Amino acid sequence: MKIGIVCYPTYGGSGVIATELGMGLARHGHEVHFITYRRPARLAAFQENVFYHEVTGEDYPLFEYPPYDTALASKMVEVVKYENLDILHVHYAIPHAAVAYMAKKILLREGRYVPVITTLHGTDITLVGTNPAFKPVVEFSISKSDGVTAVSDFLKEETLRKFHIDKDIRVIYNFVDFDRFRKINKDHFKKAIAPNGERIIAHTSNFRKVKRVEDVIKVFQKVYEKIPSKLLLIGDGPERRRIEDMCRQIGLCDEVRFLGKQDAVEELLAISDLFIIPSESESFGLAALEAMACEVPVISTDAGGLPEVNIHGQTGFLSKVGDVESMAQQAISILGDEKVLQQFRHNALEQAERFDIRHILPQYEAYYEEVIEKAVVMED
Ligand code: GMT
Repeated sequence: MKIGIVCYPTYGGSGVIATELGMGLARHGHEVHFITYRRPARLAAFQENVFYHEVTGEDYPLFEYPPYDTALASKMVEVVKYENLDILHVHYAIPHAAVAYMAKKILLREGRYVPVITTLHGTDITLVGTNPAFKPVVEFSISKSDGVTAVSDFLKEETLRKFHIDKDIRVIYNFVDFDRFRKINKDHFKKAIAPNGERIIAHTSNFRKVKRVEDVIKVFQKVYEKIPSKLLLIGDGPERRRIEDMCRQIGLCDEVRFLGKQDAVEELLAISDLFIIPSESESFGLAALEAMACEVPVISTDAGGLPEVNIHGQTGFLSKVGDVESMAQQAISILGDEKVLQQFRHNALEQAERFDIRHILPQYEAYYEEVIEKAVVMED
């Protein structure tokens, strides 16, 4: 198949899934065309069957807000037409589903029909999508997609609850590539970070409010009182400065390492003993899955789709949002006993294997075929 993938090229979960999916499809022999405003973060090296089309706009003094949607729609039309794509797969509804609808209509005028699949990732539904500034367009464009997927059962239900959508939504979970995310020996690295054998706790996110990074610090503070440990904070975003201030105020600077955006997250996970993800809302929790693939148990909230990934009492623990006391006790119960930690590590890996890219990617391929076969030429 010839597949167009539209996504955000950033380190965010939707961009990561879109890029890994595209690269996986290319390895399966499909021709994959990424259409984005920047080369996706995880699309580092040259790969056969992978093409990248950069969306470039035009700066004009009249534009206070450069019309990205228009530039993207035009690029979609161009790539579908000249690369002869069979399907367009857009990730994150805003604005991609609406822009794809526009591109589809333009192509239709020229007698060319291209089916569109929209994958809903999370905040496009739970947070941003329901904002009245976007909702009518989000609702309309999801309904007009030929196929819609959601990354968890929770997100599917949430979409149907919040929007009026008379379309079947297929759940296709997030996935992980075990060729990359697995426990590898990085002892020299571990020694550098925890020279006295301290436990290593990790958190990865885009440091947005919804991630509640302050709870990571609060939990760590309580764990640190009982168990010698270090905290690795991976990623960057609007909350980082506030969190750095918080660490300074409570005097934990020597124990907390702010690592910023990292390309080789798997190397950091490989030396970690525990992962914390105290999000207020999380449609799936790809970061938790990647940690589990590296045999790292997870302390999370029970928000959104997290219970579909992290199994309470087996792969880690789930707590109510903001319940840092319980998260800290659970963390201590795992980190304080080597045998318990090993059991949780084993369970985490076993659960992560359910989401192996080798099981999930064929689900997308089958869905593409189904949608292409069923696509009805849109008249309205
Ligand atoms: O908002 C974010 O954290 C980024 C967002 C994205 O779309 O880039 O992540 C969402 O998509 C991931 C991949 O499908 C999911 O694993 C994350 O749970 C989800 N984030 C939230 O729902 C907050």
